[in-house]
Amino acid sequence: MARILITSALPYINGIKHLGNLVGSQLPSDAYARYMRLRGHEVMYICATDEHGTPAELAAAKADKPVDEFCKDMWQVQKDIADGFRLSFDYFGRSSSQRNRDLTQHLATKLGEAGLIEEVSEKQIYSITDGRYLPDRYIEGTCPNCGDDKARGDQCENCTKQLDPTDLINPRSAISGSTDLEVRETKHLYLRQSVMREKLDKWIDSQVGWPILTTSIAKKWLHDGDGLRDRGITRDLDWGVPVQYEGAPWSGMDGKVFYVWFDAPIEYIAATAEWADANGLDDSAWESWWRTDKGADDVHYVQFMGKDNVPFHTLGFPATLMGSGEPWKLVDFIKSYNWLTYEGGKFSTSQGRGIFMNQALEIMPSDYWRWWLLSNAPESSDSDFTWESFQAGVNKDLADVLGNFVSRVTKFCRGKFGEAVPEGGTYGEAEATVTSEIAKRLAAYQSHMESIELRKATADLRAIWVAGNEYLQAAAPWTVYKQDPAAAAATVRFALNLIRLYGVLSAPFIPDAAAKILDAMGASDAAWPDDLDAALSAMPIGQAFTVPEVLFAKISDDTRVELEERFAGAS
Ligand code: B3M
Ligand code: ZN
Repeated sequence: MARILITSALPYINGIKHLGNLVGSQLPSDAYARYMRLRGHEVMYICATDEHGTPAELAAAKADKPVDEFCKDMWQVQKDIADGFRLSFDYFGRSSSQRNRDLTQHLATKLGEAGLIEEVSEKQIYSITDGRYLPDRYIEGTCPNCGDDKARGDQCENCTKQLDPTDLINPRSAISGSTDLEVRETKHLYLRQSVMREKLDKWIDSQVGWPILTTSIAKKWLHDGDGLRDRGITRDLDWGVPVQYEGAPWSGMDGKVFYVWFDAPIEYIAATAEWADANGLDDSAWESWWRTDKGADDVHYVQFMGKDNVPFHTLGFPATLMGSGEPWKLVDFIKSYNWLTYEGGKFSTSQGRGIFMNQALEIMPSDYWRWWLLSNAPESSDSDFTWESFQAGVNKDLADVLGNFVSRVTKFCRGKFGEAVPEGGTYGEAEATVTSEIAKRLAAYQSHMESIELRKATADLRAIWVAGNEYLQAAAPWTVYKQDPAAAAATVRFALNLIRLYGVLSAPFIPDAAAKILDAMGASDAAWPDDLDAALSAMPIGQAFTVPEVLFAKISDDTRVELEERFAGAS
């Protein structure tokens, strides 16, 4: 039994996430966590909301709420949606927690003591009307390069030129539109990542079997152009972890907070501490996952994220942990995802294009989404959501293959033999053949789960369902029954055991349907089939079962068309 620590990238608090966000971190990490638990490992699965930064402040202002209240409410919204998708976090924390504040300040202190933090004086734009400094991307103006009048202080989207806010002609605040701006001199803390470059480089080189997507992004940032630059880790904002605290190794930093990307990954640790607090455990409980001097040396730590988050996890966060000089557990495997597109284009929050997590749950049960998203996960390249593909995935894989198998077998048995595993007949060639086919597919399924190639694992699982269907089709108990009821009984007995097996194997991907199946089969445990033959005789003669209600309802063409139109967005 291993100890496996799993974290999902933290959804940002400013709004409800779309399906692309879900499939890039929370959903695959959940399937992996569920699988590892089923295999008997000790799992700690952590997520949280990422609550600090300007976008949170702006979203709160738009919602006309104080930012702390906005975050509290939005945390609950996100938590309810996560529950709706059956995300099985051991804890869903908040990066604005006291734990994270303490830990962030503690690590900053350690970095300061190690000489890894530098005070840098900067010129920054202050908006007198808004009463605040403006981050680069909240300054708009005319592009000096192409003349577009909606260029942002960091970049012109029209001609893609990288800009400094002071390059803009007629700059204005993107928040209020005010042009009453001035340049002020202000002091910030920089994390001296550049001096850690070699160490990080070696650390990344020493990782075996990381996805190319992960290492290529990390390497690019380490070696390209200005490479690993020192990064400002403080901002002039009210909402965040204060930089000036008791015992801070610097002064004159009042009114500043840490940059959201500095404290967000620290929340992985802090959320585990929140978990311990919530369960009345002492510090040793969470430290055994995170401190190699306190038991975490035997932990296997896996992170899940979209590819845009890779630099912060391969460089920024490890720099923080290594630089602290303390024995923190570093990640062992980073699983990163490409993009999910929507009907050939981007998901767009502002244009209402694509499907958001709350809407998805209003339309269809979570298993449908889980199945489609994971069986089409953007694992080796981007993938595209279309309603047609979604309809096909649900109707074919779930309804025709799995659902139909369960319903045919249980209804036939009820009709001919009653609601208990029937006796009579013996197993022969056909049962042996399908068992060995399933054994082969099961080995592939397990190995793809181990290597976190979930899309391939879903194909293996589907093949296991298909094998049962083919067996049933060939054995045709409904025909055989007329001449040889005992032989038909043996087929049904075997098929009922297959159903139970499917309940176990499907649980990481479609937990609700899996639970219904196991419940209908009267399964008292859902132990993993380490011994396949034993698992296929787990339901003995006479064991009662019930016919489950319809597991998956098909999506009609009319419904599909209606949904296509509804989510096309206002364009
Ligand atoms: N909040 C993801 C995002 O909103 C970001 C992840 C943080 S993980 C520590 O892009
Ligand atoms: Zn331009």
